Amino acid sequence: MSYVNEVIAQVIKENPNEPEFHQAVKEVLLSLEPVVAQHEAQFRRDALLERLVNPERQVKFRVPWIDDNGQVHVNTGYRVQFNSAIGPYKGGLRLHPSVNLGIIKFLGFEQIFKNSLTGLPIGGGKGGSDFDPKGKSDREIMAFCQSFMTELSKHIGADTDVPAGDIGTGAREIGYMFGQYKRLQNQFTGVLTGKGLPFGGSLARTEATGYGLLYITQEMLRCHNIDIAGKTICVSGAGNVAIYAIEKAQQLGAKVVTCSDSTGWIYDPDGIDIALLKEIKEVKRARLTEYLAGRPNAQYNDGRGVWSIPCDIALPCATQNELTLDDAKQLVANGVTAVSEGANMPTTEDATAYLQEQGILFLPAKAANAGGVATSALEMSQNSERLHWTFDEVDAMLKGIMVNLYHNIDEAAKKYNFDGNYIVGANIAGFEKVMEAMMAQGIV
Ligand code: NDP
Ligand code: 2IT
Repeated sequence: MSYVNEVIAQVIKENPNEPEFHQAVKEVLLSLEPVVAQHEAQFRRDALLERLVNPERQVKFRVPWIDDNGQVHVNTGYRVQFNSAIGPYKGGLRLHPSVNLGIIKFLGFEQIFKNSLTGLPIGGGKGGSDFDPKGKSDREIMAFCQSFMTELSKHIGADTDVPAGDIGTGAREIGYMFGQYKRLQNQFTGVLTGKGLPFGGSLARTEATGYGLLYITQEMLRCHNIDIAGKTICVSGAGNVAIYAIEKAQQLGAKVVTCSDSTGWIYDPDGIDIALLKEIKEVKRARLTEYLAGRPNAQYNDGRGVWSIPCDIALPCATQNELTLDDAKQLVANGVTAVSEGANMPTTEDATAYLQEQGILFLPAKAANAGGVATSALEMSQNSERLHWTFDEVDAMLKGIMVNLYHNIDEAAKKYNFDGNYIVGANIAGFEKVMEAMMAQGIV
């Protein structure tokens, strides 16, 4: 058995019941084969891959909080500090009932390589809780966030580990967590990113993941002589990433015809009304059924289905494994040209393989959605120098980072004779820097 396959087998054996973590590890390690082949003896002696797949530290804790009726609830909190070879741990906090250790580990593992690809000095981490923010009052959200941060604050710091948003964690939650951290530590530091603008947040961080997704997709298409203007795009999700992906796609002259949430999906042949979508999701925190008012040609359907709508470009921006093999077949049958992952690991293993076999341009999440964490790193820089940059300055840096990132993964793929395979390119380019840093730092 090859070294890579030995390590994969070991991960599966030692981490049972964590299928998403297995999936992420397999996808990365298998594509590293050509690099591993060049250094196999040294990697084996130094157990480099074994260290790579084992988090440096994992924290799991009780989060008790009181609801508006005086009832106490207990959730589980997690922070997985996966790899700090190239910088402080960095990654979001997911609040969703589906959260468990395996989900946080898959996200933390992906984050190592994504963060490396940004070119900025940030290590990989992820956290969250099985808390469900849906339907909770602001006071209940605050109670949860304060309790969560009371324990988390012992493990993070501006130069140690800097959490941020993810599913279910936006500006409101980051604000409550920041307030509690400051109160406990008596320190005003850049310990979280995605903060509100009056207390150290960066302009363009809210938009960054969605905008970055479009910047890198546009660059990939441009390099294949395809103009994004005039193209039809299907987006899934209706949260932070989806909203700003739709906004930027429209600014670039494309037409986005779908979006979705966990209860249903919208098809709007006239193009999604972004102001209406923001009002429903960012202001009212309501369901997509409300979209129908005032949109005569729009349709709402319960369940899932955005990938059944014909499009040139598909942007999955909701959650993991939301684009299946059947969806991929439907997209290809409808003539899709490109798939770029806004969410983390949204495409199943078999769907990814199928899209690649069919010659579809495919940008994997760790490259495509890296604009969010890259801009978080820019927020950290601004906090360190106690200055604010303008929206245009941050946005221009984000664009530069995403364009560079595309060329780095494209070159890495070519170097190992996988021309056009951006999965291999992203995994190798992300790994190389982390590997060099790990080797230079000795056995730690
Ligand atoms: P949000 O919570 O803002 O939005 C998530 C969206 O996806 C909502 O519309 C939600 O619907 C839907 N969704 C979530 N879980 C499910 C599910 N199990 N089934 C169906 N729909 C679901 O999160 P973000 O937009 O921040 O995150 C979306 C994805 O992007 C995630 O994979 C995240 O890890 C990734 N990402 C986020 C970054 C960021 O900066 N925020 C950066 C890089 C990646 P509903 O509201 O009904 O639950
Ligand atoms: O998946 C991700 O990259 C994020 N949720 C953003 C992490 C961050 O630190 O901004």
